[in-house]
Amino acid sequence: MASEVVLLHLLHSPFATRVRIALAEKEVEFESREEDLSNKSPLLLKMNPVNKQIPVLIHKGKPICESLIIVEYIDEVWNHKSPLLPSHPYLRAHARFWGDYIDKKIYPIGRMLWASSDHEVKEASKKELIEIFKVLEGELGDKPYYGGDTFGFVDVALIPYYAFFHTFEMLGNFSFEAEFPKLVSWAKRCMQKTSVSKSLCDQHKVYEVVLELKKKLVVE
Ligand code: GS8
Repeated sequence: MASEVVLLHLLHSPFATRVRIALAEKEVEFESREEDLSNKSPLLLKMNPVNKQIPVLIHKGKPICESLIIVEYIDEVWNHKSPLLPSHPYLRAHARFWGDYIDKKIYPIGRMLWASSDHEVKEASKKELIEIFKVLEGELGDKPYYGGDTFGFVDVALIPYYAFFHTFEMLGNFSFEAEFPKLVSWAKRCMQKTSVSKSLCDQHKVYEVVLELKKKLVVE
């Protein structure tokens, strides 16, 4: 492992996407190692023995785990440009609150929407997901980005889910454009940044991956 910065990741993972965006914002070169989660590499098991999950950032041979913790680490270590967290303690706490909200809500509820075969569970998760995006659109308000005028921590936490919008629409039978126009404008604004557009997976590709996973769940 000769490189100073190595990323164990997966292209369609929203958690890994956060890390790729943060590294791109800071213009940090890294060695990319994509994992096969059905056959985890010895390196992944060694570097994240507790959760055995991607993403893992390996910096000078030392692992950092958990996507939002990794994003904070990147922001602190490569602090010469594009600050992601605000400098004021209150604003930092506020940004971390929203990062935590996104983590606790979107993936767990979104997963229920595609993984459950129970109609009632699906309907309940769809309703809850819509409520979550309503809250997130409310927090954005009329600001260009979550932190104000510049792209920052909460944007990094949330924008990877833009790749899942098509999947949520297909499985939940609703339209982001119709329900959450401000959120869609924000996402398009973020996508104008190369750091974001080059890090996100295509929405249709993500849908294909989710359908494949769904099939496997039904068979098993
Ligand atoms: C979640 C990482 C995760 O779920 C973070 O980094 O923010 N809280 C963590 N990683 C998944 C892939 S993304 O779908 C993973 O590695 N799963 C493998 C497993 O759980 O065995």
